[in-house]
Amino acid sequence: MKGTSSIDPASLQMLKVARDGGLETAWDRYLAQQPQCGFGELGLCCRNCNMGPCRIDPFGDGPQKGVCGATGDIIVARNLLRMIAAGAAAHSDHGRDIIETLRGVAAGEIKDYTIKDENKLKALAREFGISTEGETVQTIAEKLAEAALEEFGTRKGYLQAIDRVPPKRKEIWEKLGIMPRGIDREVVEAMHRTHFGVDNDPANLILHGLRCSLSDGWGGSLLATEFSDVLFGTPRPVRGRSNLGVLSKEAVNILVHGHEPILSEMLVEAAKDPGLISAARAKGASGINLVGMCCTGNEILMRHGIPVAGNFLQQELAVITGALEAVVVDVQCIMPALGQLAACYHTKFISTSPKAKFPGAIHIPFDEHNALETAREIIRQAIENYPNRDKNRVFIPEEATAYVAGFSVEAILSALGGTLIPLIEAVKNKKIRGIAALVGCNNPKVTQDYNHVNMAKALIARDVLVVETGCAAIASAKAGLLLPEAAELAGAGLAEVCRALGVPPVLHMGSCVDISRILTVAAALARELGVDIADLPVAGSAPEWMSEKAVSIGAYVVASGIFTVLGTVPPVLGSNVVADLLTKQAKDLVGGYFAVETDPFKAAELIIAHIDEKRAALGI
Ligand code: CUV
Ligand code: SF4
Repeated sequence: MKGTSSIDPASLQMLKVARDGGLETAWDRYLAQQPQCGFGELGLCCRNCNMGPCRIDPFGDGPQKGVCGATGDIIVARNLLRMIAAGAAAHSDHGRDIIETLRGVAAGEIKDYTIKDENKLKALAREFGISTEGETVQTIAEKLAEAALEEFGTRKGYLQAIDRVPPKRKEIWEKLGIMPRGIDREVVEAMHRTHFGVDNDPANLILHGLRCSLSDGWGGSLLATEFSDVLFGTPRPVRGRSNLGVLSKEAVNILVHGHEPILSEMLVEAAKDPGLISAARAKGASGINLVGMCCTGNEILMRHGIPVAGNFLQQELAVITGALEAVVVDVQCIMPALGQLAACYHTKFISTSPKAKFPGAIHIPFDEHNALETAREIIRQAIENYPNRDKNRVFIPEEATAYVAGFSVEAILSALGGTLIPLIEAVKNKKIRGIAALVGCNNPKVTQDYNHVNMAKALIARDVLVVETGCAAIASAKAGLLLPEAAELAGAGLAEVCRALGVPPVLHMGSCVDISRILTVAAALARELGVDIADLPVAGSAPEWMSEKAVSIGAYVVASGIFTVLGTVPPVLGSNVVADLLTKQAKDLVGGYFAVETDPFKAAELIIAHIDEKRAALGI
């Protein structure tokens, strides 16, 4: 859908407010960047040493080699590997922070968090070979946190969670030499290999990219998910509301945006404080309205049903409502534009992580050891700011669509009565044709939510169960697809299953790191059937992706054996060798492979064709 900014009515209304007020958003800056650099789009520029920068002429008239002699194939492959490394690093560093918090809690150094899911703690401990018999929760947690932190630099051969995958998958990774070893090691090795004069073989570079991404999907991201569940509770189905209409005209509005639930969970706690609520009332507000955005929004909506104000492209629009007393951020997916924009309003832009500072932000360092007090201080600042709100400049769209989220692996199993068998039966008798995972961001290159919503609708209409995370899931929430009632948009078979279980046809499984939940289900399904993950009638897609994390995700999903359709074009088309590796040869190597399709209806067809091919091969 060309020429339209968004399909989301709330976003469209806010964009009009922005235009009328002369305020700039990512959409405007995207237009101002046109035409974007053709070398960059194709992945053909290199800045890896100071003999450069170099760029390769895609039309063959100009230079075909960098100063060092690197060809377009080498440059494209190196650049892609660096994107994967950056994405894997982001997810994994987030994972480490969660584990460090659990260790601090177990050691009694961090007092404001408790261990919410002891069963999961024990199950993970057993997975790591830690005995739980007669041990206190504290001791188990300490040992488990140590063992998990070891995973970042482990020398034991491969990561613990690899034992979740079917034996056939392990054999493939072993044969290709891409078994992920330590989490940090793969990122470091990626940086080493892409340093001047090291790895200059495109295939060798890409294979390491797969290994590095696997250390994210089965390592850093997975640990982020599992340890968040231990500390903050494993999500169960919960109802909430989504879109900018969740902001309140009367209450102190606090938007929390970013990724690590360590901050957002404490804000959820602090926002309940009766003292703070009366302080808000004393300032003339009706109370405190905490809402989320992007993945940190997903974390608290999954566990508490906290309203989610929107997905990636709505962060600026939320400020433009004029109704935010504070935007509180930690790390990842936070636009540096927010500082300047917030300054046009009374809104305080508060950064909290020593890793992530922004122009125009007030920095309130969030210290886990003093978590509740820091969260209270942040909320106090927002309350203080309420009288500064200019009521004449407030515009809050009405949209606030209901959703049901919270579909962790445990929640899915419990909806199914404890085992995956009913799901397998439904797939065998074709009530469910297959499963598609739709994940990832928004991107101003795509009409906001257009690809996400249309792909989800096209797939459920053909009896494909859709599972989602990240900003894709928020798009579906806003479109009303995360409700059991949305079963009426599903094909007859899927609708019947949804009605019988009382679940929506699109299941929200969490934040981006929670794609590890999807991997875990896929691995369990394959084991149950005695096949490889690549044999399953499942597929993945990132219909509107933009971040390097999404590149790492795409790579580990493909490396795990799953066909993946990208809805925005990755910067690899400057190399036929690399494009061919990713879209064709990968199929023979790892079972999974990429396709690029920017039209959501055609992308859905690709997924359906793939699912049907896998069904036929399984004889079902
Ligand atoms: Ni981590 S990575 S824009 S918040 S999904 Fe949303 Fe999800 Fe992409 Fe970022
Ligand atoms: Fe140019 Fe080679 Fe240096 Fe890259 S590594 S900037 S291609 S000389």
